[in-house]
Amino acid sequence: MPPDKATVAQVLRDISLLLQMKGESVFRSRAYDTAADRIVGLGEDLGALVREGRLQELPGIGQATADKVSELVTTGKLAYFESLKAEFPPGVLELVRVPDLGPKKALALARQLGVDGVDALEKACREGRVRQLSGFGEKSETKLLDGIALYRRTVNTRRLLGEALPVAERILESVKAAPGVIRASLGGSVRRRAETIGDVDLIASAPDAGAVFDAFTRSPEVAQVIGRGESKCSVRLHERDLQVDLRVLPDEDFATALHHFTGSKGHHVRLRGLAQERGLKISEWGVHDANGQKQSVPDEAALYRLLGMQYIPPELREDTGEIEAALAGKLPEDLITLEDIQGAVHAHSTWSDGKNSLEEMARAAQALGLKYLTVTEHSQAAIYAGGLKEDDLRRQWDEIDRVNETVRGVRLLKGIEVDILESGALDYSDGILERLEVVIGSIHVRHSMDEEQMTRRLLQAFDNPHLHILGHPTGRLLQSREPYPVRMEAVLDKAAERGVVVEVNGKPERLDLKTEHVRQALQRGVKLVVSADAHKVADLGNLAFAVATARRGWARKGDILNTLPAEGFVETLRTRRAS
Ligand code: DGT
Ligand code: CA
Ligand code: CA
Ligand code: ZN
Repeated sequence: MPPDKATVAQVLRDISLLLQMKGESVFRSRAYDTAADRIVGLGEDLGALVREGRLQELPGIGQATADKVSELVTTGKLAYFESLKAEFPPGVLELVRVPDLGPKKALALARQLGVDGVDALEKACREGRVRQLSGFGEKSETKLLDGIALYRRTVNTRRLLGEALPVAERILESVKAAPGVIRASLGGSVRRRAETIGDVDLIASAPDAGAVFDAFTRSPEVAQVIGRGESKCSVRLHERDLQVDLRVLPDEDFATALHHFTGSKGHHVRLRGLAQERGLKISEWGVHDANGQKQSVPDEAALYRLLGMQYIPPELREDTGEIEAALAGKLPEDLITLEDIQGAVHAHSTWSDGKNSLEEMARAAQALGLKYLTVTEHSQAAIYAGGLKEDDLRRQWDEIDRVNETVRGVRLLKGIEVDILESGALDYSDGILERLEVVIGSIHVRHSMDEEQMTRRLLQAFDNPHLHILGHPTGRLLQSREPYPVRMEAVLDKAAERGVVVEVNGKPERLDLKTEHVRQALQRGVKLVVSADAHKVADLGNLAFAVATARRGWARKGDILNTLPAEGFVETLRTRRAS
């Protein structure tokens, strides 16, 4: 998709900032700001203006700027901007987003302290390193910290799915209870189960939107009403500063509105094109034929039927091939669901760095209707996480046996999350590993190896027949740590060849494998587990996020090993070892 107006305007504003850092004349930098304003305020389609070469007709946009905008819109990139950025330290454009931090000061901080972003700047302030620079003092540190707090609230407002979804579901329940509400659903990215959520979208049908908004805005959860119109009301919640957009329509418009506000935009653009070929027009207002006659669309399935295609579940609506597959009738109909999951994989207890005892974990799993839980504490190298020595593990087995006696209907499986050491060797002897029912191998330290070394480390680990499952395969932490570099194709190729199972870790900051990697794994026939990576009872809920990620990667029930009963699960892992 070509960049939208807001993105183009942002690039122009960034160019202005970089020119100011460079010490260029204010006239040059201001010209870019003016152009950005023009583009944001444009009534017309930017793409059309570019195609027709009419950009420079706009007041305030000269030939040079017009050329840059054209390049950006047509290619999605701007060489001038990239080379300008390369003249400055990384992260400097993030620093200037902090309120009250101008381009010159941001540059000084980046150059002299090496801070490469807001996190690093916060650390420098707290350690009193900013005051050591000329032009800054103790007061500047306090002011910067205030600015950073504000920045976090206003600029970087995306939340992890795991943070936003429970809140969204709670608010949805209260909307369902509002006067006159007939149907209500989550929409937007939270319904598609995206990794991070900008704002929560809710769609409801009721005869009187005003009455629903009255009830909605009076909720004690609401901190501030941002806006309220005929059919839309936006609020900010106390919890996590989340914005919620609620739309309320007559019930006959519910399905098409729900579909529209579920997105994604990319998916919609494609559908609209398809509709046009069939003489239909899809919009926020419903589906109309060539005569402007509104079509009856009782639910989303009916909408996809009108277009001659299979129903596409929300998690798949990202324009990554789902439309072609649905037209050909080749979309999987048995995508994995949470109900298919029989056992929770990857759980820690107080034996290592978990918060709950084995018995508490077992009872919690039982309460969720799970049939088994793999107990996989950390191994000895993970000292920081209370890793177990081989002797500790033997003592733990006695407790597992005891819990399995007392807690009925759920079985704790004996396992380990063993560290994959720098050499690719596992952190326990074969003698103890072969006595375990479930061996997850994970990388926890030395993330800084280069791509070749890291790839070799993982491939080496796969040669150990005792390894069953590769845990959180890229080590990423959303919004705080990049994945380590690794050639994922090579890793998945070898996992397929050696029958190594790969984890889809459901911890909200991990979601690792991520969606794209799930699809790559499945294309190779690699089997997966969805895991909770539970460190406390409540974390068993992470299974839902792992399932969502697997669905977004088109995983079916048969692809996921922990849809099997305990015996089948353990038996399948045992076969890997034997072959
Ligand atoms: P987010 O909130 O950034 O995590 O992502 P979304 O997908 O929830 O985006 P949001 O809240 O801006 O809008 C919700 C849905 O509404 C979006 O997925 C598609 C639809 N929508 C919103 N604005 C537009 C638009 O300008 N064009 C089209 N085609 N659809 C839109
Ligand atoms: Ca949204
Ligand atoms: Ca929204
Ligand atoms: Zn781990």
